[in-house]
Amino acid sequence: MSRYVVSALLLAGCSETYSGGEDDPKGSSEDSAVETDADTDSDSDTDTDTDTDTDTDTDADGDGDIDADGDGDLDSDTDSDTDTDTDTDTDVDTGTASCPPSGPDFTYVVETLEVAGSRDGLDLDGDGTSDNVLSVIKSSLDDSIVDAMATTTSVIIVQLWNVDDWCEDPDVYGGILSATDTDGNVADNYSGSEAFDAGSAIDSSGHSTEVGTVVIASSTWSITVASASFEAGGFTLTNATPVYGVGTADDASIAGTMGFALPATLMEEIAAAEGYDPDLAWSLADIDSDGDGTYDALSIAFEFTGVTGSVY
Ligand SMILES: [Ca+2]
Ligand SMILES: [Ca+2]
Ligand SMILES: [Ca+2]
Ligand SMILES: [Ca+2]
Repeated sequence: MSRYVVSALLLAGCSETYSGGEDDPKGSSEDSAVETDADTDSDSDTDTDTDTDTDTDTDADGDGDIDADGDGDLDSDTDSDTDTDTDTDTDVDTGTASCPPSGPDFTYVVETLEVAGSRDGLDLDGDGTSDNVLSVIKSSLDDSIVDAMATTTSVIIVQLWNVDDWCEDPDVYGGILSATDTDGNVADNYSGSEAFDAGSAIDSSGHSTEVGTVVIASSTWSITVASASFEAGGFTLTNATPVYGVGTADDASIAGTMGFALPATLMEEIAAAEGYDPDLAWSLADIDSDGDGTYDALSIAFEFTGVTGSVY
């Protein structure tokens, strides 16, 4: 229905349903056969349009625009912005919600970490399927992680900075690093305000020296870090592919999945230490990280949650 038709219908109904108002009280002295207003149109008010209210448009409400709602803009919804969507925000876009953060920089300490399920990995080699071959040792690795995290002073830190909007922000940076809990009490590490010693893993501005690119779209962040090194299950994990991550975050918490490939040479060491046949590392290898036609790395993905903390 066009705006003209809406206005016309309202005008038609107005003469019968109008119940009076300060603008143009029906039955007042002005409503006589002889007009007392100064304009030259056919109605009884003082403006120059042909309707019976005192504003300058042709609809029956008291605002200055030509639509039929009561707000002052020209669109057909009832919020106060100038776009035509039906949301209640005040932006001028097409309705994408705005999620302003409390600040631009966020540091989280990983509180829970476990190997993702076999189908819940990330696509590391770009073939369209998720990669997480090490999910075959999920149960034993998860046990090692739980034991380690309960006692170790080494924590995993995830940072996101230059965050302007938790819903949509194409220009964010991030990093994944290890830091140390130095207060002798691992029980308070997830209080939301614990500080950790990141040593040389951060620069003078407090950000990870290994900088990843981050995009936030539809309230989901995704990160690519060319190089990252962190400890899990008592091992220092290095990556044969970039580290990829995806998840959600807000001012207080973060959750997501991180995926990367571990060099088969590293996995030989881990397999031996864990009592497995080192050759297992090569038989499981599923990623050709250097493109020479031979698998040389093993994909893995972790699901994690974290809470705010800080690094120094
Ligand atoms: Ca893949
Ligand atoms: Ca930004
Ligand atoms: Ca502590
Ligand atoms: Ca290779």
